[in-house]
Amino acid sequence: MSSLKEKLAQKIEAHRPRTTRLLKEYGNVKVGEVTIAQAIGGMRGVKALVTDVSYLDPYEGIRFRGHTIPETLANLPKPAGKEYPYVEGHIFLLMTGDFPTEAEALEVVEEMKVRRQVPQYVFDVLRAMPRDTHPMTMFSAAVLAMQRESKFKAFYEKGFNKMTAWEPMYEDAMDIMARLPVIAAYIYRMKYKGDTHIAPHPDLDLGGNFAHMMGVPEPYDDLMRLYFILHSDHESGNVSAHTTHLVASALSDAYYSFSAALNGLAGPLHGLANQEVLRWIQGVMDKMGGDEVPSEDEMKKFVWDTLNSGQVIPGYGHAVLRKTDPRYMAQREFCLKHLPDDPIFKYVDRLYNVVPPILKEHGKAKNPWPNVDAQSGVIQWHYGVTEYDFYTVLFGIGRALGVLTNITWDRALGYPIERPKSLTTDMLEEIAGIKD
Ligand code: HAX
Repeated sequence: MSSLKEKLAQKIEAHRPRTTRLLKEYGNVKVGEVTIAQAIGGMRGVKALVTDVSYLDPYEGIRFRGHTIPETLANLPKPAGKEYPYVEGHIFLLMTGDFPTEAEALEVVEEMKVRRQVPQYVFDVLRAMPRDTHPMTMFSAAVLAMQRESKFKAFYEKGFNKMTAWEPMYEDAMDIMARLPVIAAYIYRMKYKGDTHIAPHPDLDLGGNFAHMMGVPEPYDDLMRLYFILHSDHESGNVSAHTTHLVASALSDAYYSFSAALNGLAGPLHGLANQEVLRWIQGVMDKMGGDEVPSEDEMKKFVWDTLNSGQVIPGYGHAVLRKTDPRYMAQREFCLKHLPDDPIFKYVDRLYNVVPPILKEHGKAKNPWPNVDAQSGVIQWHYGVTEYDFYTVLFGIGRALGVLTNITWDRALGYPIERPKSLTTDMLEEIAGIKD
């Protein structure tokens, strides 16, 4: 057994009595109440999910296993000469709650190399799809096509055992995480690079190998290490995380669950926002005439025009956050260091000054500050990945790390099938005391 799996097994053993005790002895203690606004309004703020993988504080932002983004980046082992840590080390942290030693991180690096073999029929499925299919559709279809590989499915068919069900779930989770970068790079090069492909490099870690297969030179490898870590998790109520958890709660395997999550991530209010940000900024650039960064007044007018036409400003606002997303700040730091003179970065920077006061004046968005998607596409564009409908696929590779860890733990702690209760409008009117 690998050090990661062994440590995970120990952590699970230690954790199980905590969940059992809460359920058995304190199951009736209330954690909150639900209002009519929450029932109609997307369950915002309803505390009805449990995860220890990450926690999102509205004012502080995400903590992975209790650690802020700067703490996470500082404490994870890094490849020699690189600025950002091994993604594989982050997987170790998310799974176990402990920072790995360098040797432990390197063990996961080697393990992922073995797991990253994608069956040929997955490429055949992709090749059979019309070339103008959206890359997220291809990505989700590839994950679903691989479902026949599921070790959890085989385990279930042999006879389900609640105590050991996390093991095949873990195996599937790790296989999927290892294969996603290979599938994504294949989709990218098939669609946009003349169907020419670059084989995985045996010496490279997940981030480095992804950059290699994409055909993008340094420091794109470091950027993608940062990117995948930043996008890995945002607690468990967001659409992609919740979908993974919900589908897995029916004892569907990780392939079914994560393919469904990708379909949610593909929505413009969720992961597709990074594509929309670029599309929108380029609309601004076209209107303003090329690379010249417009004045604040010109920019303000464009923002107001967007709002007045009934559209949202992509990359701004958040369902939980109430300040600038620290994931935006981490990427901004990268931009300030590596691409301070990039014309689109200058646009993004100007928008950072212009949009929040306008959203405040507009008075609708509860959070006028930028989220992760406001910055991420710009960096991709800078390094030549200009096909912005591909950006959500990148988000999907990162998001897999957290949500697949989450469902491994769901199985370990024996979480049941999810089944909230619904009410009718008549019932709500009765509760509100306005029913005739
Ligand atoms: N521009 C204009 N209006 C906005 C807005 C924005 N960026 N953000 C919120 N609003 C509006 C909402 O549309 C809503 O209007 P209505 O009352 O007319 O429906 C109102 O403000 C209240 O919304 P909210 O409570 O502040 O925000 P929600 O929790 O409902 O939605 C969203 C959160 C992220 C979906 C929202 O802020 C949004 O649409 N932002 C733009 C799209 C975006 O950037 N999405 C990516 C978010 C990060 C992410 O999940 N990435 O995957």
